Amino acid sequence: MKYLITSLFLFSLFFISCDRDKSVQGPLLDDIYGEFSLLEPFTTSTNAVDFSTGEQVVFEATFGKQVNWEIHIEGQTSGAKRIIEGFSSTINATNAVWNGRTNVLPMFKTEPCRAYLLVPNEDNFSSDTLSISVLGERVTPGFVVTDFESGFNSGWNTFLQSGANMNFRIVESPLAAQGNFYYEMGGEVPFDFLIGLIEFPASAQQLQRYPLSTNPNNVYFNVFLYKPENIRNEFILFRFLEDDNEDGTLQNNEDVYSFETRSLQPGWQQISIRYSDLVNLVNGQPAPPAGNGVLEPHKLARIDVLLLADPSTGYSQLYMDNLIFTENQPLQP
Ligand SMILES: [Ca+2]
Ligand SMILES: [Ca+2]
Ligand SMILES: [Ca+2]
Repeated sequence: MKYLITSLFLFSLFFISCDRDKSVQGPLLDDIYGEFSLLEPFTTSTNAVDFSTGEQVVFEATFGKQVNWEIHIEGQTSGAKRIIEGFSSTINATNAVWNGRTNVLPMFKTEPCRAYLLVPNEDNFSSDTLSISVLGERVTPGFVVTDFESGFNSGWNTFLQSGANMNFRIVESPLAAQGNFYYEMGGEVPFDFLIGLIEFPASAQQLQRYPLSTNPNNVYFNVFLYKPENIRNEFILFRFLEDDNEDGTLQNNEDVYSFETRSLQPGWQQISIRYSDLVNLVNGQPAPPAGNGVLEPHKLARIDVLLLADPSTGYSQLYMDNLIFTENQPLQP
């Protein structure tokens, strides 16, 4: 009898604690392990959206239980991709809003897109495909150095070695990471690391210096780079030249900060670097700056982009697009 009472006591304790767990820890087991069903179909709030005016797309669907879901959006012209993910039984404005952002470059263009809903854990359930026309591209906040959409600015300077197959030019293509144009750099120079360079002085935009924050911790430089599949030897050097004494001229005893990047992935990728992470480089090695040694984004007067490769490795090539400064965080394309 004593044994029975103890068992009953433990038994009820067990249920009390289960009850408590249920209410504290959220979903009912049925809500997760029950039969999968789509109670309300996958829909979009609009079939045409102008992101340039701040419009958004809201997706909706309702399931019979909570599931991991993915909404895939693809640009039909650009190949841009956006994936919105969640775990819930309802898809709505609280968890499925698309404001034109991209996960996989290029950025979305003015183009037709398709969107579908995927539930990977339910036999890869896939919804019907919805059509959405993008009527205007999302505007990203920041100061644009160039996106190459307005042709070659006569204020820019280029220097090309006398190598073979030298190509430094603006290219029009729907595959541009942003808009319809990007900049191609390519060539083969058997006698030097430098293949060619392009300079973007602030004066090309009728400015003495780029209008950036004084705090180098808050300023990010962003650029999209594309490496063709067959290229292995590229490296690219970005130089940031400060007019330390603000006399409107760049002297040899003023700061030049740099970063270089190698081993890019094939295809488009975004490179973002915080201004305070730039260093002075001499032959690729950090060295004391030539100027006042203070990182001063608001004194930045010119940006140089140099394509380099080991001269013994032959032809090299890279594309770039959308050189843009952002504040407080890297560019959100
Ligand atoms: Ca562009
Ligand atoms: Ca100066
Ligand atoms: Ca400085």
